[in-house]
Amino acid sequence: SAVAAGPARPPTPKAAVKVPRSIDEVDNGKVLGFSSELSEDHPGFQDSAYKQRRMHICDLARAHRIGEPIPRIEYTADEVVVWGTVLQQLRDLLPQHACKEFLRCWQLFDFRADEVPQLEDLSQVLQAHTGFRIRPVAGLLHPRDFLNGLAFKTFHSTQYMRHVSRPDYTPEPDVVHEVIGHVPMLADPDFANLVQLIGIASLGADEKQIWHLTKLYWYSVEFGVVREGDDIKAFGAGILSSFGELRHMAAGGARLEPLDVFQPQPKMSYKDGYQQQYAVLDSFAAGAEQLKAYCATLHHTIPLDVRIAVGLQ
Ligand code: HBI
Ligand code: FE
Repeated sequence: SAVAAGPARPPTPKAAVKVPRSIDEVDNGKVLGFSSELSEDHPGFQDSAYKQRRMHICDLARAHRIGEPIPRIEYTADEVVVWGTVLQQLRDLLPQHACKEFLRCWQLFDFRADEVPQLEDLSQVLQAHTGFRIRPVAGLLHPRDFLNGLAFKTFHSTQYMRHVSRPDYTPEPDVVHEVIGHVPMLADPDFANLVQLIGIASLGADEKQIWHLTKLYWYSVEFGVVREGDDIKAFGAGILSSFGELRHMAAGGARLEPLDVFQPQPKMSYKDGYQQQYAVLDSFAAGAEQLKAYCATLHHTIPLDVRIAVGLQ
């Protein structure tokens, strides 16, 4: 069905939709995922030192204000090992299976296995290439706020590390997923433009439209693939940042469907293992054209000053 149930489903609609006029008006406090307590399905559920550490990093994110540098985290030896393990595994697969834009941007960052990158440094690189910036956040943000942030070229990123027992798995976004999956792609101008368009479409959108955009985001930014000649290459962060998902894609484990932004999107799930379907783009520019056409059907609710602020004609 068009409106499937899922963990990130927005709560009950409110009467008036507030359109933020700048990134300062986008609330980064409404986190839907895990908060101070983790549930049983989180690998860190029984590890009180982990929970404390995660909460400490979340508290720093909550205290961050736009315009201040993002606090640097001194990652522990365990955390560095987790980062390094994932990075080394992915290095064997990415050259063959990541799209050319990802591989080009990857070189800008020069990640090392013995050092977890700092969000502030990454944000600086992104700003220089596409104008995107990073804002720290304490977990899975409310979809409206997350998407609204993209309109203002702001990517909300977690900063805590997944649990050391499961380097290959996290039930929530973590710094490995953000930094390997999302950050390099946001340095590509065509991709950054596509992402911003999803964000712009979310400004003033009603709950139903937000949910549709959440799925469009899921099937492109998280689990999109792109044609390169006869090959299919990954650009979605959920594929790029997961060894298992990359191998699943490489083995042809999922159906490929062209992205059609006007159609209801399939049910999405965070928990059913590997994806059964990936959306295919011919290019990011082609995807952006579709999104512009979709935006044109929604724009009437965006005040003129906001339209100007986000660069909408
Ligand atoms: N919050 N921190 C964070 N990271 C995401 O990738 C994210 C989010 N909130 C919502 C979300 N993604 C999606 O469900 C869409 O609403 C975009
Ligand atoms: Fe993600």
